[in-house]
Amino acid sequence: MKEFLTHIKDEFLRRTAEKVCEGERLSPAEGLLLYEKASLSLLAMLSDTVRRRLNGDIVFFNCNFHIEPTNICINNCLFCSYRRKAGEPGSWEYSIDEMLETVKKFDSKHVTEVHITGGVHPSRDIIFYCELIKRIHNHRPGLSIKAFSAIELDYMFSKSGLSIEEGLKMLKECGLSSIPGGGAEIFDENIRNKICPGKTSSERWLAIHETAHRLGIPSNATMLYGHIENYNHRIDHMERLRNLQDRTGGFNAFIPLKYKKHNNPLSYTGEVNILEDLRNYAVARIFLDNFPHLKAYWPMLGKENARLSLSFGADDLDGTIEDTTKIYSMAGAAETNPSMSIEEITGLIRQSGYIPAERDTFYNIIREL
Ligand code: V47
Repeated sequence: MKEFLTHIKDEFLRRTAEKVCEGERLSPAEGLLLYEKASLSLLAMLSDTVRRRLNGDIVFFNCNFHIEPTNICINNCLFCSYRRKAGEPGSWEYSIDEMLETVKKFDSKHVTEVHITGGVHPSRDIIFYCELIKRIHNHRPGLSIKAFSAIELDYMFSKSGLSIEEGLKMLKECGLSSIPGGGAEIFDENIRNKICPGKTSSERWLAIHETAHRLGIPSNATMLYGHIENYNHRIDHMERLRNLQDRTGGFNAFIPLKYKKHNNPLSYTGEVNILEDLRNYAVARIFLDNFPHLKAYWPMLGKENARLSLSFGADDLDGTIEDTTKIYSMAGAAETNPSMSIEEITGLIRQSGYIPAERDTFYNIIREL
């Protein structure tokens, strides 16, 4: 590795690469330099160094399924292919009984987590969602409930006149165990205002996660990239997350989400290619030195590209999913019916030279396979 670094002509880039090898934190300017000037081969080496330092040879996955309670949403995000108005063709709003039926379909299956997220329904409040969580928890207490993006939480708390802390405490008492990373999009206020005007602010997104961490509820963070943002915006996004993580340590995983262009008003931007995806995984792995895990969300990337991402810092493939999510297939994602058996997911990890480990929501290893 040292030998390889001596061939880097740009002195600033060489020094930056040396810092990564020595385990030193990068400044935003150094992160930007990696995006702009580092070759993919250098990024592969540096990000793999960081991922091995944090996670050795392990690649995690979990056994999970999704529930998307509704696609009716008060927001009108330009990147969204999924949102419908109430009563519009293609809209859905599952009752609590219907969602419990979905949970029951997994009664005889090995799953450890249900991931619940969807649109911000105008008339559903915290009482509805507490009831949903409570009934799932009572039905299967061992199932971890990862539910509601900060955007859904913001609306249900405001609608019920609750502070963030009060609302989160209520949900936790009903059985909520963690919070997914959705709704972060891009924190830069100017870009955010263009791609999702009127949506929960970046400041409030961060405040909800910070409060959750303080209450012992871990969470994830996403970044929607590859539309009208530039590298500065991505670094700014990750820096805000890194600062919060320094204060709380409550984030488990960072999940870059590549913008998919089908059936939404932002499609004129096109989509970035796989090389850009790999560059982005690598810089994220290197820059977010205090995030324990980097998740390659395979339904979005496709199985082959998810496999490639493992050589660019990713150590988590999310889960078996069981064909229960529509948010990406409606936007033209690689996988139209996302589902992977345990054999398939572990085979994919092994063929890439890593050791597969089934994890729970909190990244405790359930079994190495
Ligand atoms: O916030 C919506 C994204 C997110 C598109 O925490 C799109 O484990 C690309 O947050 N192209 C919601 N992305 C999903 C999410 C998530 C996914 C997987 C795992 C976890 C986790 C969280 O989906 C939204 C938005 O950024 N999204 N539309 C689109 N056209």
